[in-house]
Amino acid sequence: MNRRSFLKQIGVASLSVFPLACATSGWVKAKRGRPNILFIFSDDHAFQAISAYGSKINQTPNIDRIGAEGAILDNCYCCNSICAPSRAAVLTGKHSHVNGLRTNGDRFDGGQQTVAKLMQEAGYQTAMIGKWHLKTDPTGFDYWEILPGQGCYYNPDFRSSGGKKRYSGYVTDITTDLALDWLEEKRDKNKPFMLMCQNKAPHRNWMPGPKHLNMYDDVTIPEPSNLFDDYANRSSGLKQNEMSIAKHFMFDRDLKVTGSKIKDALGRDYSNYELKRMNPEQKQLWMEAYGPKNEAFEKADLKGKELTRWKYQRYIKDYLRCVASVDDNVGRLLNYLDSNGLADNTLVIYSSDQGFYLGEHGWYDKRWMYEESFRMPFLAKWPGVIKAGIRSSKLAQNIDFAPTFLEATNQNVPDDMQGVSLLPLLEGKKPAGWRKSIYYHYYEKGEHNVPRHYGVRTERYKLIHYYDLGEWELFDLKNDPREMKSLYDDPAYESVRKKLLAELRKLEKQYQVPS
Ligand code: SGN
Ligand code: CA
Repeated sequence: MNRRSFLKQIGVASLSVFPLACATSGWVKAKRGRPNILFIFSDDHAFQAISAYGSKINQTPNIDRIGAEGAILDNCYCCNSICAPSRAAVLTGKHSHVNGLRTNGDRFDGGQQTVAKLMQEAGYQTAMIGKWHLKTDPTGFDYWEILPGQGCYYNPDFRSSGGKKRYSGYVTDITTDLALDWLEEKRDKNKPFMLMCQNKAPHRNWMPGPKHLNMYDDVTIPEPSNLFDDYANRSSGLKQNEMSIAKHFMFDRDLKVTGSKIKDALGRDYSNYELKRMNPEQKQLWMEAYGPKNEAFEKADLKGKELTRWKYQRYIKDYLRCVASVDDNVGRLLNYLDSNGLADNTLVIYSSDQGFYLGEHGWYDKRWMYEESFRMPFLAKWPGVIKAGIRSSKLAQNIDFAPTFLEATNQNVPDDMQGVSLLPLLEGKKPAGWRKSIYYHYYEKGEHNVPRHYGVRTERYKLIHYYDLGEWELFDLKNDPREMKSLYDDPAYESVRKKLLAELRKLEKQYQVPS
C-alpha cells in the first residue's frame, strides 16, 4: 500500500500535516505500465449465485475463470445497496453523501470528477456500454451506448449521443455484442482502453433469454434455510418489508404466469410488459417454455408454504437463467481478449452493483445492510501482476474501484477520493494498517419499504441504526452469519456495542458524513 492510501485508511484525509515531498514522489510505482481495463458489471448479481463464491445453486464457469486466473475478494461491500448510488460510488470513489447520489430518484451530477474523466485525460479511450441508470448523460466517455432507465430484456432500446436505436435480440447478448464491436471497430487501437460493460441482468423481472428458457426445468433448487424467517429478535422494520417471496410477487409479471390476475399482498397485478416487446418467434419460444409449466402450476392449486416454495422455485430458476446468459457473455469477452492478444495487458474485473436476496429472510431485492445485499462479488485477473488463485478476506468497498483503476494505470489517486486502491489485496499482499471497518448508508424511502439505516461492519461484527424507527441491531457474524438474532440488548455484548459505536462515529468523521 502506498503512503497516500495508508493515510486514507487511518482516516487522515489531508496530507498537509506531512512534508509535501512525501506526497509528490515515490508512491506510485512505474512497473505496471498502461494496461487496458475491462470492467464487467452486472445488476443485482448475488455472490450466492457465483460458483467461485461457493454457490450451492448454479455454476458460472466463465466468471469463475477470472478468479481462478487471478484474485477473488471475499469481503467487498457496497456503500449503499441500490443501483444508481452504487454506480455513482464506483465512478467517483466517494460515498453517496459526497457524490450527491443517495437514491435511485437522484440525478447524477456529471460535471463532477469521475474516474472516466481522469482516464480520458490520461490518454485512455473510454467506453460505457449497457446499464447506466444515472439519469443524466454519461460524461468522460469517448463512446457510450446505454439502456434508457432500467432497460428491457427483449429487443431493447439503447441510447447514444447519436439518438435512440432498437436492437432485436436479448439484452445480455446485445450488450456484449456492442462491447465487442467497440473493441474491434470503434476504438482508437493506438491508445489503451477502459471499457465498462454493464449488464441489465439479472435484474427484476428476471426474463431469461431464448437459449436458457428450459434450463433447470428438471431440477429442484435448494432453498435457503431462512426462507421462512419469522423476523423475531430483530428490528420491527423487517416485518414491514414489501419484498417477500410469499407476498410481493406479481403472478403475471414476476412469476411469468401469463394472464394471471392473482394480486400480490399490495393489491397489484401488473402484467409482463416484456411479452409485448417480443417478436412472434420469441413469443412462441416463451409460451412453449412457460405454457406447460404454468398449466401444471394451476392444476396443482398450491396453498400456504407449498405455494411459497413454488414461487421460490419459479423466481430462482428465472434469476439463474439470466445469470447463465451473463456468464456465457463473460466467456465471449474473455475469448475476444485471448484471441486478439489483449489478455496479457488487460485488467479484467467482474462485479455487480450490489448483492441480492435469493430467498434468504424470505426475500428478493436488496437495500438492507445484511450480507446478501450488502456484499458485492469482485473477481479480477491481470496476468503478470495478479497471480492465479489469490483470495483476500480484507474489507473492500465500491468506493475503492476508481482508485484501483487509477493505481493500476499508474495515475495518482486524487486526495478527495474516499476509497483506496485494492491492488495490494489483488496482488496477494497483507498490508499493515488496512481498514478494519466499512461505513454503509441506505437513504431511499420507497419501493419495498425498507427503513433507512446506516451502520458499520467490522471483520466480525455489524452495528445497524434504523434512525426513522429509533432502533438498533448488532450481529456477531462469526456465530450468526445469517443475521437471525440481534445482540444489541444483550449485556454480554455491552463492550462490543460500545466499540462498534465508537468505530461508527470515527467513520462518520473520516468520511465527513453530515449530522
Ligand atoms: C425497480 C424494481 C424494484 C427494484 C428497483 C431498483 N421494480 O423499481 O424491485 O428494487 O427497480 O432496482 S420493478 O417492478 O420495476 O421491476 S435497481 O437495481 O435499479 O436499484
Ligand atoms: Ca442493482
